[in-house]
Amino acid sequence: MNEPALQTEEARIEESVAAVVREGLTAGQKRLPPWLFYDEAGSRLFERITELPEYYPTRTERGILTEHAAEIVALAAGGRRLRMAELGAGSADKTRLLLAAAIKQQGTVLYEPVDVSATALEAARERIEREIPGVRVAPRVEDYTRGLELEPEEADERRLVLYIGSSIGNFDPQEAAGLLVGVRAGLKPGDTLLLGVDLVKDAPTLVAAYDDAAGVTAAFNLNLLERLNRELGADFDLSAFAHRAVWNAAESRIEMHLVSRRKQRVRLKALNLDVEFAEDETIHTENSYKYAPGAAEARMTRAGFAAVESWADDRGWFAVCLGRAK
Ligand code: AVI
Repeated sequence: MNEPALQTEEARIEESVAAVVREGLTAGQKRLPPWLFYDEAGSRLFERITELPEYYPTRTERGILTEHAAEIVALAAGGRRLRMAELGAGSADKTRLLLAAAIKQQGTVLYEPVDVSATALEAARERIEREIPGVRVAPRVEDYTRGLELEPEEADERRLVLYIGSSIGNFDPQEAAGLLVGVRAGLKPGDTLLLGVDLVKDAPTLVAAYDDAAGVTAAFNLNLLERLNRELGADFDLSAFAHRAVWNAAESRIEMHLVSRRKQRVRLKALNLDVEFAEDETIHTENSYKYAPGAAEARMTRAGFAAVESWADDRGWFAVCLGRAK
């Protein structure tokens, strides 16, 4: 990306950080949106999370895709040539399994990662073109949560959109429904969506996945405050906040919070804002929704997809669902 484009992207991010932080930290239940996790340090910590023994989603989904990639790609193509879009700038080894299956099926494949960050897309393009011969990458800078707009495909082609990694789990039910409707609107009848969802399971397993023994998820959560210190001139004392992960069964979600260990006041210089915390008051930083069996398929159906097939692991911990645009 050229310098001015990079500067525009940075300015845009700075502005939205300031706006969401002001709004979230002056609300009754203080909150910060989970997209704030992913600065450079946060993205590195997330990579480490995906390798933790307690964090089963990544390796479970990878297992499902390892076993079924060829079948998924064949079903999605339905005898035509397939191109593959992905919401988010590539989920590395899992995307690779599907791209490799498409190359095996048809020789080459066009891969269209969609992300708000041109920087993340450029990195994905460089990595994938270098590592997987036969893939041509056509990145698209776009906020897919507001709808999906892709290059029209050729008449004899079909598009498979990947939304894997349980990313949909970080949206509440209404947002998730809206997101799927927006994705459907960007597709032609016959195109497909592959959705990866984490399934409801026993609470101790769920909580451990978001509160690991090595403290990597705690560091990931606390890194948010580090980011606000750096980017908004805030003076959060990280040792005065604790990581908390709770299973909210009524809402079917894991919630992550940052808990104030004492009564305190924090100054955010760039916002000219002072925020008071009572002892034990929390900032709600993330929801990670867990789906009941069949719930993802029902949500896809309501958004205008016909359920084609779903695959789960033996324990029924994670599901990957293929739906065809009607
Ligand atoms: C990115 N997302 C699907 C992860 C999840 O499991 O909800 C983010 C995460 N938060 C804590 N650990 C992982």
